[in-house]
Amino acid sequence: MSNKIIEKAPAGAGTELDVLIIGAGVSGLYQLHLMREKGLTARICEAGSGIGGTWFWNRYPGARLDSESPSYQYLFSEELYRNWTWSERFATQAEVEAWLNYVADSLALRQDIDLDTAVTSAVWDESILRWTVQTSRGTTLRPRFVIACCGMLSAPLTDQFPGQTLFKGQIFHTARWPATGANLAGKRVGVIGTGATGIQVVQALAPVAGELTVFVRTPHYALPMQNVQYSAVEIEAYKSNFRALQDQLPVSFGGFDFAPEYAWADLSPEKRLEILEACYSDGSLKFWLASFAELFVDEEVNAEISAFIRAKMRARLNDDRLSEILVPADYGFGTRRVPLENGFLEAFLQPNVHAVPVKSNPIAAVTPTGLQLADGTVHELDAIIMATGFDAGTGAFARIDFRGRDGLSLRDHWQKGVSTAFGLQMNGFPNLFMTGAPLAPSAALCNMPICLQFQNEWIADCIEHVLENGGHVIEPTAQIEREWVEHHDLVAASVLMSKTDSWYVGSNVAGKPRRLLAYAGGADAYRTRCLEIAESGYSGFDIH
Ligand code: NA7
Repeated sequence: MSNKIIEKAPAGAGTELDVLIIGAGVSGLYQLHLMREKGLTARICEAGSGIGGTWFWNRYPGARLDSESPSYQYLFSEELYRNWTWSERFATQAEVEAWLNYVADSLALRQDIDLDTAVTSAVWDESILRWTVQTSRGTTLRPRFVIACCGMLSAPLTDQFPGQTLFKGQIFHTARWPATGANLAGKRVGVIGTGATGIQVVQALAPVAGELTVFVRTPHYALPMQNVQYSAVEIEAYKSNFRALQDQLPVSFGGFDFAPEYAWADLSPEKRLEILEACYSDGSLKFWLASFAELFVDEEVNAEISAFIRAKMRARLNDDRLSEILVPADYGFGTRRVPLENGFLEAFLQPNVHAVPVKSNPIAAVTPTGLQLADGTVHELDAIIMATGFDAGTGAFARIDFRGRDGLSLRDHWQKGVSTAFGLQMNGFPNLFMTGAPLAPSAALCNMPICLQFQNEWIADCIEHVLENGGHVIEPTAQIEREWVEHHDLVAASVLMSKTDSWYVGSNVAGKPRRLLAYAGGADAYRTRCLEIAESGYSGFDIH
């Protein structure tokens, strides 16, 4: 694309910026690279004081990947892939953050990234066909396009309990962990939450804290992670596999390098068990995502697989009281995010680690010295760690005051029902693109970098198409958005995940309208549909 395309654009008020990207995480970094390749002027505004998005913010003890490092990757450059070396199968947060900094340096991205700069509002200005964007630094930008790469799980649920500000000890949300770390050695530490995050925190702090009290509302199914430090031979082996990953991951169901090989119905009970054991031993998300696809849709199959995992958990705990608190009883395996863990259950066998059930006796308040439950019991604590999760999917976008055509507010729009066209755009919000947004494959239903790369490439090609054809504005029609939502809902209705309460359906946030946030029809089907649209000249999208 040549720069003459840019000249066709209506004059912006005081800026030459074509594209503003929000967020310098896995998605935003790649989008900046793509925009440059298209010859467009682009900048990133990043709220954090460092690069990495999720991997900058989530620096709590024990944070690490659940995807395997060699496949949690950009696949557009073999050189970029080969010149970074992963030390272990499931990398730590620090290593992933270092990798993203390596990517930013290798692609010379830093000069176009404004750190410590949160976008606070973005208002569409129909008179100049640009967005007016305000930042936390008091600056105003007027880009033609906004690409919001804010993250699927980046709006933390921080203010959850009365009295939080009165607590005299240290209180942290896991996604706002202090850059300087926290010295919790020997202290009385309380952890609220046992999702993927809480599990990692507990297993990391059990050997460190004086007393570790874990407040458990809904237990998760625990799948043991088999992590290994890579040898030189293993490093060369995974690097040599680049071309295969490049070919296979983007067209796979979930962006992982495994897929179910057998159908449950075709096998004998013995053979099913053999496969379950083999997948369990693999120590990865394979058990969830690639043992038997039926576990996502068939209640009977799901019940049998749930029973398999429960039995493993009970055997590890060998303690009826702990099993009662820590083994899920009222929802099926894989209908919530399945975390990998490494000694999480065994941590509770240590004398300094305590499990406190808070479903029927919920946390009522934070007192100056601890946590108080509804029945009046007080747990005295020096530090409270809130592993309470996120306003997933919508949260990071809705925390920015987006105003589309005729002042349409994104917050109001989504309060009525979460809706997007392919998770990429929305009717009423011209020239606003999103990645990792609702109704696209994401978070464990897709290995995020793989889906994000596809979305970013689609967006970059789309903007190029608009400009090369003399257009200024692109926006999906209300009809194509409605059709996508209907299709999404149809698929969602067939998966058990949509019937279980969790962040996947927005039920962890009071008042949030319920809808499965991630598209469950497969990243491959999603990709095919999006490419069809591009090949048709973006039918269903209004370009003018
Ligand atoms: P999750 O999976 O949403 O987990 C949050 C946890 O916090 C979960 O156990 C919640 O219990 C618990 N929670 C939240 N509020 C409360 C209150 N008020 N009282 C007690 N317990 C509470 O967030 P994560 O950060 O672990 O993981 C999010 C995703 O990030 C993860 O799935 C990965 O994809 C990466 P609940 O289940 O609601 O009963």
